[in-house]
Amino acid sequence: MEDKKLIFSAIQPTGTFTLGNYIGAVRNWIPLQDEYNCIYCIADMHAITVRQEPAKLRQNTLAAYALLMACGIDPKKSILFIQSHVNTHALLNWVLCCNTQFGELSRMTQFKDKSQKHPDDVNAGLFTYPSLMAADILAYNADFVPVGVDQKQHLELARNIAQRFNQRYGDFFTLPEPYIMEVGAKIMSLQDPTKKMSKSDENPNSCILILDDKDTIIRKFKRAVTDSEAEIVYREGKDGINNLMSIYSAVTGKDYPEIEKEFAGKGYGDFKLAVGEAVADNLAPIRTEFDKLISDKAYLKQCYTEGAQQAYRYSSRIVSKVYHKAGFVDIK
Ligand code: ATP
Ligand code: LTN
Repeated sequence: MEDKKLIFSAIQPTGTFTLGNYIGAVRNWIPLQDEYNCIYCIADMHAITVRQEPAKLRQNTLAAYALLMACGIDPKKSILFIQSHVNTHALLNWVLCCNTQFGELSRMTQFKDKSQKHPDDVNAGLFTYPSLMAADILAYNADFVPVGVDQKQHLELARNIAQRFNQRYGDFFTLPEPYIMEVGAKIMSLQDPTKKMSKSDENPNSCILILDDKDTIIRKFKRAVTDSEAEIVYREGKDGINNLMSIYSAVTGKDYPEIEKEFAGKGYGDFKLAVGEAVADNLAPIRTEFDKLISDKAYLKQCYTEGAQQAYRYSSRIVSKVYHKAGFVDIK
């Protein structure tokens, strides 16, 4: 790889990506490919911290891979692979787990949210999720990790784990920095704008999926929850409108004062339609490209196989050194 800083990020194949995943994460990964060495992964091992139907998970994982390519991740520029294909992540995870405190994991808001959402399955994987995420990042000694704001806490924990390892065993890991875009950092649910838009939400009207067609997108925006006023301005207390404005701003590049001017004197109906159309136009080319890729399974397989080989080559060198530092007997 060229002598550039290294970016690592991942996304779970827990369903079709939402507009939140796209604006908050994936879209920002594309331009980074020209400036950095980029490694992107489909986190299928993280996905099983919540019950998944195996056949569906396989299908979602392949779709997620094709979708990242359709969004513009180029496997010739970046390493793009599936997490479970590269066993170094699980190997490193164990050592990191032994350097992660129970108290730290208990403070993670995602753990608290998800264990509340699935009270019948608060499994150990869900609890140690952040240490596997730290392993994903540290197995490559990544410099920057582009994620949405909801993942910032996990990233801070990854830095703490790295720091603790470095103190115990001697400086080794790079401390990864979050790379968070300001615009659209958190897209909220269309049905409850105080909650983040999430692909595992049971209410299909709460989120726009990247592969939704134009009519569906417009219908979902029409049903978006707003407030009882009629003014399109960005203001505290107007969560629904604020969310629509941030989405519109993210897809058109217009700032809030411009949007307020554009819709002065207009009603919520007009605004929702405009947001729906702008989003649909933005997503249409991705859908076309996705349809092409998902029907060419042989090409996809070639890409993810090569991606896994490259990722393994890179991370196995790092993980072997970690095993040595931890005091395990060298095998060769
Ligand atoms: P799940 O519902 O299964 O928890 P998710 O939709 O929250 O999934 P993840 O796979 O956890 O998505 O996240 C993938 C990336 O998308 C992360 O970088 C995350 O920060 C970002 N992201 C997720 N939801 C949003 C959102 N609503 N707004 C902005 N970014 C988001
Ligand atoms: N937990 C992340 C997905 C993820 C990730 C990572 C992100 C798994 N491993 C490593 C960045 C770096 C999420 O976005 N929900």
